[in-house]
Amino acid sequence: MKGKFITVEGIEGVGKTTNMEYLRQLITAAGQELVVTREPGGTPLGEAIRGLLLDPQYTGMDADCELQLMFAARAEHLDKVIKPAITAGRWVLCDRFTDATYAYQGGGRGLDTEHIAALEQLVQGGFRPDLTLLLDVPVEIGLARAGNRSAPDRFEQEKVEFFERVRQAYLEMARTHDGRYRVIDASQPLEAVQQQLATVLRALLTA
Ligand code: T5A
Repeated sequence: MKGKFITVEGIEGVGKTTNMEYLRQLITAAGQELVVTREPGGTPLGEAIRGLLLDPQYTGMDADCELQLMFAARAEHLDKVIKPAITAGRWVLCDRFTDATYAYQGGGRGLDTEHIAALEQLVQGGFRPDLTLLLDVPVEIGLARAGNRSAPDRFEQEKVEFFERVRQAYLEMARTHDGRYRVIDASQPLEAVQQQLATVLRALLTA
């Protein structure tokens, strides 16, 4: 039997990284073999591309260049990690995937979603996540949480309005793809966020 592909999405600082470990424990405790990975990245080549994408040295990178680097890393990730795992019956938990491209390069940068859809079709064909967990918080909360850490990367240097557009693009996708999306109120204390995640995951694990 094929494994399930679960993606975790949201703006900066919503708690994706914090909750990946909790999700990993839930899934493995249910007896599923799991691969935990992230985008951009997840392979040696993908991580090298991630380095380019996040490096503040490349502030002002052309938006089409940024878009194509995201999909270049994704092609490698699908080929080397995600698809082999799913075919072998493992579950894959991925910190961001193509919905981040629609949100950041589409919503944030204003690139045409038809161009993104064309690259999605080229790189993925009909391959899509089984479940997308959208951790949602107001932008000021996410940025305040993210800002408590190290120096900002190339995306974290963007203005509040950029992240407002990204958040709205995510919420719009959650409305239009409500079959695979679950919106989690991530502004709550961590324990309450994890209760919401457990409810959604248990439904998938027992389906
Ligand atoms: N990108 C990516 C694109 O533009 N297009 C694409 O196609 C893809 C795939 C990747 C960047 O690339 C862009 C988007 C991103 O800008 P990233 O590292 O994956 O970067 O993403 P970030 O959002 O930058 O990751 P962050 O680490 O900033 O955010 P997280 O992982 O959501 O937040 P986390 O878990 O580190 O938590 C932040 C802080 O909040 C606290 C944590 O302890 C931590 O200190 N926290 C809470 N505090 C209170 N209550 C809660 N419920 C909390 N949950 C967490």
